[in-house]
Amino acid sequence: MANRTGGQILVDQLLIHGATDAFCVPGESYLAVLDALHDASLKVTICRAEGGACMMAEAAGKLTGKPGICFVTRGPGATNASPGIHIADQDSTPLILFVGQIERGMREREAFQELDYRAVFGTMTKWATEIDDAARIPEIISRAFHVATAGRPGPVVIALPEDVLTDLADVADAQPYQVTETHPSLLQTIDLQKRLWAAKSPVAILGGSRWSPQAIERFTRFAERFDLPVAVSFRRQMLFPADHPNFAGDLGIGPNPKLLKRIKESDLVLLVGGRLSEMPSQSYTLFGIPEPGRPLVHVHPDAEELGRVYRPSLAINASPTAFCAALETVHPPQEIPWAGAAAEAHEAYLGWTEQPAPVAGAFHPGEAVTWLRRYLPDDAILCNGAGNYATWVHRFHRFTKFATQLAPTCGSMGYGVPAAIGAKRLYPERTVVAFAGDGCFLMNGQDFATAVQYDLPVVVVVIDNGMYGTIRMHQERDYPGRVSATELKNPDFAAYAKAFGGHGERVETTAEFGPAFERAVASGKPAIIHCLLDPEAITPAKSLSTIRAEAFAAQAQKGA
Ligand SMILES: Cc1ncc(C[n+]2csc(CCOP(=O)(O)OP(=O)(O)O)c2C)c(N)n1
Ligand SMILES: [Mg+2]
Repeated sequence: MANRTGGQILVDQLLIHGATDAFCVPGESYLAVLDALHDASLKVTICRAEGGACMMAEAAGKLTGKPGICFVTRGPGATNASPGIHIADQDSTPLILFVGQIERGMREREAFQELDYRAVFGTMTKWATEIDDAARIPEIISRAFHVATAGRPGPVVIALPEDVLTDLADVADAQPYQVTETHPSLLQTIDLQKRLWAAKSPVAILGGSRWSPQAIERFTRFAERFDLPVAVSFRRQMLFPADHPNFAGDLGIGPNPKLLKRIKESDLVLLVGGRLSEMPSQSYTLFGIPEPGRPLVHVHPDAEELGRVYRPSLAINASPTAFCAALETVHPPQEIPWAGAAAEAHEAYLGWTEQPAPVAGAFHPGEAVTWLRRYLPDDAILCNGAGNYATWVHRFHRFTKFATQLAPTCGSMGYGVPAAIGAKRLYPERTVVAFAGDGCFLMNGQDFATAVQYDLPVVVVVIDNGMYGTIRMHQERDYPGRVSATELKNPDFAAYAKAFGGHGERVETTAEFGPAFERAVASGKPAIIHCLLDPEAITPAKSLSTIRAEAFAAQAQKGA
């Protein structure tokens, strides 16, 4: 192979491993990569801030199961990108972040924007490294793809010293990476069948990554054969069709009490792919630790997650895709003792999600979501960041297909807008909607310019209650009446959209929402729908004043 620059070798490896997209903010620290990209077939998305760029790459990883690719400059570029790394880490998403680095000969002098990336990213990546030799680029990039996708997927950070990228090397390309599969053994599938045959009230919970449409289809058939109620973990609604008669709902924030009861009373919990971390486990109250309090069959692609928090009765180290393939061999007993349980669980789910209760104010976010439920195509992608506004989406929308949900299980604000842009760049033919609070939106709202730049007609629904509502809610619960550092004075978000070259709408009543959404889609432009929400409408169940009144009453009772 003829001499190539480090930058060229790197870009060639990305293409060999099947990368199609890269998200970046440029920097002088990796000019040789930018130069190699000039003639490469990789689709590059230039972003306005590294936080958004890295989240776009993470969103691509979530949708495709292949590592999202992001390039940022050293120092400030890298630290700006860190929320995306944290999301990929907690959400088990494959991601590779390339960071420019100072020349090798300047190390340890605290040169301009110098950072030790192994130290900075060491605790929130699966691997953080630096390339020392252009001839080793194929080896390191190949390893990065394997590490990011193996076991529990996650982020890899690779620092690129400037002079390694301009060095010439005569080195052979690597071959495309292989995804490492871990399958359940025959004995384990027999053991699982035995346990199911002995159970009286089993329930399944699906979570984590490494799923596929085929795996979901297979799990659905298994659930049908066994009449099994199927729940999904926090923000993992896309793992089981909500309109399926076995769907029991999600273990999110403020879940259906009937679902919690069913899980607590179950005599066999089949947890596939998830970790049952703080949110889905309801702050670690749903199961005992380490003894879960009921038999737990835990299936996870990373051996080290099994027994990490909960001691399983049966631990199966397998990816959800491999496990679901093996489920084809697991057969139900002739008579199912819990027959009818799935229908009952689904009925309870429908009762909990069919119709939102009235809230204060003229605009009802729950009604907006139920309108969208009917309007949006099945494969529309719904994105959000963190904030109470997201509760309405997750409770009232019906996710029915894989790769339709981009929601950070780690609760990072500012994710919805970049995730939507990343998704639309990958799938221009699909409808993509981002939900954002007034707080959430302005954390990465400037990347709306990226949607305009690439002609990506995403629809952003900004739900404006004039506050960091979630924190205000917690304040009213714990320190009633003492509002501190949670109020916001907002811009006109519809005018913001127009100033960027997009389409803007202002919505003050529920009735205005549907027509505004239709106009936004018809505009063919990236759009923002600015919805004004009464601050009282803080949750689907309780108003802000009710939460405060309850907290005052509890204080009075304590004092009495
Ligand atoms: C990056 C980041 N910063 C801070 C927080 C803490 N936090 C969680 S929700 C929230 C408020 C969100 O406000 P907004 O987007 O307006 O949504 P609302 O709760 O009002 O619906 C904050 C500050 C977070 N989760 N992520
Ligand atoms: Mg808000």
